[in-house]
Amino acid sequence: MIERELQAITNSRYNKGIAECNNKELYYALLELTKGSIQSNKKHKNGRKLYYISAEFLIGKLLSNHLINLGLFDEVNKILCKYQKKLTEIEEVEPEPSLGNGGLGRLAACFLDSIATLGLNADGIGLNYHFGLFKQEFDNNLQIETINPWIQPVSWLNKTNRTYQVVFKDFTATSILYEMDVTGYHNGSNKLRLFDIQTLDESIVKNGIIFDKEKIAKNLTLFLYPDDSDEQGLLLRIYQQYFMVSNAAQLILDECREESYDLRKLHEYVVIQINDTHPSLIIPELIRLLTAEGISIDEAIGIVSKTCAYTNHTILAEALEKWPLAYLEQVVPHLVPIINELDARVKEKYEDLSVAIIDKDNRVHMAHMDIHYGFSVNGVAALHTKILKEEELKAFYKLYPEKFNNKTNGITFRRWLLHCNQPLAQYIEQLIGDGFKTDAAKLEQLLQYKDNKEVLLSIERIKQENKAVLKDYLMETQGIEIDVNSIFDIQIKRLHEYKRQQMNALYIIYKYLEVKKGNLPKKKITMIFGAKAAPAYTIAKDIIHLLLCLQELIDHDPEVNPYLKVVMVENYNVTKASKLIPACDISEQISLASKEASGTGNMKFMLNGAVTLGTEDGANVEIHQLVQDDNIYIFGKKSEEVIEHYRKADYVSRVYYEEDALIHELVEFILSRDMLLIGEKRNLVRLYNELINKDWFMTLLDIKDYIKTKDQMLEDYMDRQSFNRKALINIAKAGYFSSDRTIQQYNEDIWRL
Ligand code: C3B
Repeated sequence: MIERELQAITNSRYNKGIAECNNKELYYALLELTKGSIQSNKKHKNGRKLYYISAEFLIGKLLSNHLINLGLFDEVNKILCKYQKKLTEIEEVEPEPSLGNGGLGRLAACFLDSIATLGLNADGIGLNYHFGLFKQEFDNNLQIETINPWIQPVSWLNKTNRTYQVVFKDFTATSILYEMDVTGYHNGSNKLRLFDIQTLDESIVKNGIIFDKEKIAKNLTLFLYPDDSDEQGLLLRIYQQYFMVSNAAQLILDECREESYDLRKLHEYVVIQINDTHPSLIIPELIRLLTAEGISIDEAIGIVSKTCAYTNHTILAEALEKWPLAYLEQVVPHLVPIINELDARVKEKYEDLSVAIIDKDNRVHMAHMDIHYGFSVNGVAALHTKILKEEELKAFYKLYPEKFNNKTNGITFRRWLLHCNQPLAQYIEQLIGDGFKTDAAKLEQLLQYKDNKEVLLSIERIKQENKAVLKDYLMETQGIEIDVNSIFDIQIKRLHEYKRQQMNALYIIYKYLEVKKGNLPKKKITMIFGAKAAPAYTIAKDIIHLLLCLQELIDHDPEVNPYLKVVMVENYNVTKASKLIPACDISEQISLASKEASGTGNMKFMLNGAVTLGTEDGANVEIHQLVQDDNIYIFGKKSEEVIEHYRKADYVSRVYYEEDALIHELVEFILSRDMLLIGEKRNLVRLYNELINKDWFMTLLDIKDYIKTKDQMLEDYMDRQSFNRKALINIAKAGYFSSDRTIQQYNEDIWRL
């Protein structure tokens, strides 16, 4: 049946049969086939509707994802096999959408998958960035940014007729709506709705990612997170945010009108989830639009406050957006009176100025607006929510204890197990049946095999197969040769000082020096990194430089390279994550305690049988509780201690550097003759100084415990059976981190769809 359909498509498109088509042709044929199946699989949705608004949706390639969700994956695979074609090779043709940056965007993508799977009435709303997040290349051991074009004439995007006018102070933009289908696992579909501007001009981008930031009508949806290190960049971000939410608000109200809903009862029909503060301007925009309908400002504020809910994803001050009122005045003056009114009401009611929306420097605190004028505030892991309540947002928690709630993040097991690790998924099915595919908690049934030698050996063999697949992939894509008989230690995530890739780099230096001294590891270690640094984040780029220099140093040192290998994966993205994670032994989750709101990579690794090396931070805390001490390696200072250091401002990294001989040696190595021969002096010196004089994220505080714990882990790895047992227990306990569970909780406590 499917075969005949596919045959018909290749015939009409290319005038040939499946067997004669190349991978590219087959990709487009499958795209057409899949889109057709989604259409016939649509279900009517009713009830209250959720709009999940987010600046990012890091959705990854979609072909296999849709095939799995539609229940067509195995059949399509079989058909392709019959013609000696491979789905994995066909998938290479598909460009990965560049609509996201990191955890926030990937979470939004996992959520859309679970929302559709649970059959909830909901759409995602965002922007259709043409180049999205930059593409990373390495040149001379430095990160270079180039454009990442991903939109093709035929793709998963469907152009609609919907268009809106978005009024800015200096011009009026005309939008156009694109949509992508979001399929649920064996259950209907929803939509991801992406707004674009009609006057966009891709040709204004020159020299990598440089463009005229003032030509808003031409640049508005070019990039996700354009450089905001200057005033023009900041203004552009406000233009983008308002464009996103004004379109969203108009769309939401239109859909209510289409259903003849009474806008005065908006909250009965609609719930809006504000994903981090990027969409926060939806609050004043909705109030503005409701008052334009003749609703009083009092009533409009009341309606919106019952409709909007806010998720906080970080306590890092730099990520909590505060826009100068003067900038808002320049871009969207019509929102300013409303924001002033919202602020005045807060100031009238509460004396505590720390909860004001507009501070004494005339900056608008977006999160404060969300908390006062939304009905729910949630953190993304137990520890994170606790810190919000007790520290960062304490003053707000006192005012509105009932608004605060925790929703520990989750990941979709369709992509992060069924698709990325088919051998493991099939093996699990053999052992415990396929119930875990719809009820992830059933993975616990694996525990009965935790002392079964044969099962443990099979788990090891599957990892070994996945390592071989990764080896081929790295050879093909970067010409890098890795040893499948080494231990794979992986840290993949955005580059940020709080995530402490620099601490891992110091470990590389430590191991390098150990080998030089003749203290050889029992087994070779391959340390793999993948990370993009924000283009204007200098120190993050310096850390990438350090890692690349260490990679080169070790590659060219025959004394060390039999024992140690460093690999920096270029342009880390969802596609690469899905090849790296199934092959990993050691999952690096080493952020400074209190700083990583949750992390979701930690969950993906666990699910694929990697053992976590981590701090008591974010969701690591919950992983620890689930797998218990024996099956995780925890090190470093706890969040209470870290917070205390910040409070007292008493952490001085130089003291650690000066008083500890080992730390001194490791840090000095950054400026050693060998390193200066390979690297750029300017970058290395800057990073060296940062570590000694600032070290805001306390690398030197935890480095010794990190080294000790990691060495213990490497030692324990040698007892293969016992380490495989840890892997199995991690897989068995990962069920809690299914985003299906997370979404069920959002729905029960917040959305009530
Ligand atoms: C991230 C956080 O850094 C992660 O700890 C968290 O797991 C994810 O969000 C999802 O909740 N985050 C991000 O990627 N971008 C931000 N602006 C803020 C948080």
